[in-house]
Amino acid sequence: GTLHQTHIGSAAFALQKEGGHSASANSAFLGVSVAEHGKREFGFPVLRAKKVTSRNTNIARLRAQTVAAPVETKEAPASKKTDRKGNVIITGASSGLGLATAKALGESGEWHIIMACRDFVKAERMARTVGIPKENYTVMHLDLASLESVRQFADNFKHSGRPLDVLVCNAAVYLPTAKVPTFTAEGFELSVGTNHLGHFLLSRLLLEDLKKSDFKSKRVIIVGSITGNTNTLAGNIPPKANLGDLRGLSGRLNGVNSSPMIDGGEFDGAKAYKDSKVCNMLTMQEFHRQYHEETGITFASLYPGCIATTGLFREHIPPFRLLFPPFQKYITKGFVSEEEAGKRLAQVVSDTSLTKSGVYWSWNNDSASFENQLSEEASDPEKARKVWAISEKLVGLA
Ligand code: NDP
Ligand code: PMR
Repeated sequence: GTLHQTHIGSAAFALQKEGGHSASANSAFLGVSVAEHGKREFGFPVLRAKKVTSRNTNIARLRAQTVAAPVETKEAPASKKTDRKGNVIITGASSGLGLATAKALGESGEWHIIMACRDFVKAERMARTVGIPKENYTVMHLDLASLESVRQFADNFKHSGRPLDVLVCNAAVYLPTAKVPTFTAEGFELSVGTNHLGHFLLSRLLLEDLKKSDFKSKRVIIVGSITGNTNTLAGNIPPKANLGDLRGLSGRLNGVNSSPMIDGGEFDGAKAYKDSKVCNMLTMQEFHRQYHEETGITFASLYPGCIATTGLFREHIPPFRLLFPPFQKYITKGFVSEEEAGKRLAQVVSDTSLTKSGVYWSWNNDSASFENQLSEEASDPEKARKVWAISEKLVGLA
C-alpha cells in the first residue's frame, strides 16, 4: 500500500521479568498488572502507519460452496459416551494458528477437522502442504464477513449429518493501517463484523448441534488475545481496547448514521481489532453463564502467545513485519511459533485436563497452561450481557 503517514509514539515497556514463581508471574508479560508496569519508562517506539489504499475484502467472491457428503452416524446408548473420533470445526484453518491447530489435531488421528474457510482452494492446498491426512479433514466454505454465508455454512454442516463436538472460533482480520473503515456484506465495520459478529451468529446457530453431541467433552473455544486485556502491558500499547457505552455497536457500526467503532469514536483499525477480541472474550463468558450448566458444554477462550509470523500482520507496514518477530522473540520473549501455538489450541480442544468452562487460558514460558485473569472490561458481566443482547439484534436472532 501507499505509505501516507507514519507516526511514532512511545510506549512503556518492561525488559525485566517479574519475580515470583507462580504460573502467571513466570509468564513474564502474560498477566502482569499495569499498576506495576505503568510506572516504568522505556523508549521503545510504536511503529504505526496509515496507508491510503485499503483493500476492500468485501468484494463478492465466487467461491465453491460445498456440501459435505452425508455421514453415517451410529446411535450410541444414551448412557454411554462414544469413543469415536471427535468432529471439530475450526474457522480460518487455512493459515496461521488455525492451520497449525488443524495439523496438530489431524495428526493425532483422533479428530476429523472441518476447515471452515473463506478461500476453499487455499484451505485445500494448505491442508495438503502441511500433510493433514486426507481422511481427517473436510474443507467447507465460510465467509464470516457475510452473515448469509454464515447461515449457509451452518445449513450445509447440518445437512452433512456429521455430529459437532467442538467449535473453534479462530478466524480474524486485523487492519491496523486502514485509514477508512471497510464493511461486511451486511454493512458492519469489517474487523468487529468478522471477528465478533460472524462468530457470534455461527456459534449461536451451531449450539443445537453441540447440544446433541454424545462426545465425551463438548466445547466452544473462542480465540481471545492479550492485546484486548488492559490489565497487561501488551494491552496498554495504544490504541487500547475500550467498548465504552456500546453506542456505536447499537448503531450497527455502519459508519453512516453511526460510528464504525463500538464505543462511537473515530475509526481506528487497530482498536477495532482489539475491541473485537474483547467481544470474543465477553461472548465466551456470556455463553458460559447462559448455557454451561444446562448443556455441559465447556466454553473457553485463550491467548496462545504472540505468533508474530502469521498472516494476521499482512496489512501492516513492511518494517513492522520485519521487526515484529525478533522484537517478540528477543525482547518481550512473548513469541511462540505457529506450531507451538497450534499445540496449545489443540490442547484446549482436546485435553482432558482443560475442561473447565468460563475460563481464559494462557501459557507460561515453560509452555504450561494456566487460567489467566481477564481485564476489568473483558470480564464485566453487565457488558457481556449488553454486547450479547445488541449482537443478537444485529445478526437477526432477536
Ligand atoms: P492468520 O491471518 O494467519 O489467520 C486468520 C485466518 O482467518 C485466515 O485463515 C483467514 O483466511 C481467516 N479469515 C479472515 N477473514 C475471514 C473471513 N471473512 N471468513 C473466514 N475466514 C476468514 O492469523 P492468526 O493465525 O494469527 O490468527 C488466528 C487467531 O489468533 C485470531 O483470532 C487472532 O485474533 C488470534 N491471535 C493471534 C495472535 C498472533 O500473535 N498472531 C495473538 C493472539 C491472538 P485466509 O487464509 O483466507 O486469509
Ligand atoms: Mg505488542 C510484554 C510484552 C508484549 C507482548 C506479549 C505483546 C504481544 N506485545 C508486547 C509489548 C509491546 N508491543 C511493546 C512494548 C510495544 C511497543 C514497541 C508493542 C507494540 C506492538 C504493536 C505496534 N505490539 C503489537 C503491535 C501490533 O500491531 C500487534 C497488535 O496489537 O495487534 C492487534 C501487537 C501485538 N503485541 C503482542 C501481540 C500478541 C500482538 C498481536 C496482536 C494480537 O493478535 O492480539
